[in-house]
Amino acid sequence: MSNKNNCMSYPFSLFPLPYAYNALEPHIDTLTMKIHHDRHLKTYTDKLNAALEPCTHLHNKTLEWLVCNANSLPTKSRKDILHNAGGVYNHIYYFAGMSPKTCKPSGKLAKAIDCEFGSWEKLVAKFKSCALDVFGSGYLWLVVNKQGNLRIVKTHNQETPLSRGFCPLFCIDVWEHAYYLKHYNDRASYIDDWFAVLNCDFAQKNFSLF
Ligand code: MN3
Repeated sequence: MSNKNNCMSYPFSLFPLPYAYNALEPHIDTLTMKIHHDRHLKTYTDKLNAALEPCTHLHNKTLEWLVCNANSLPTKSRKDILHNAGGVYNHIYYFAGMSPKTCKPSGKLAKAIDCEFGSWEKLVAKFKSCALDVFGSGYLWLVVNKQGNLRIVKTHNQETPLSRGFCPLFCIDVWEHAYYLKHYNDRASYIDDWFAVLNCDFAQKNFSLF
């Protein structure tokens, strides 16, 4: 992930929002951004550090390692570490995947999208319908699979696509805390607003790393 340096290993620091709280107005409102980042993400970060504190042999492990090596985590704290490391990992993709300066994908990513989905517009339509279909709390992702093909995948709660062997490009958080204050229960209008601030440069950077 391109933001690896901000959170290499224990103690993990709160991932800094790459723009001002109000930068995504009117699509994503300031209060939602403040609560989402300063409370939700901070809580995952603090709880991850608390769960790791007694596990000194894990203090040099990256976020990526922690979410991908469930079987190497101590049984007693496994659930806490996975849930909170996933919470941090997923939110970094979500926050870094939005920007006040948006553009459509170009270059290699645009080509791959046309090849897999037909066009950017068709990907948007499919992504939107899948995001509406996520039942309960979770995320919808655009990822690259091991064969190098683009795929749309759902993850539930704080599961990560990385732990399933996918390379993530971007995600939308469809937990209600991501949109309820402005969009209430209207997830469809939230998805449209999220697409209006999608950071395709970030997706392209992740695609080029694959
Ligand atoms: Mn969230």
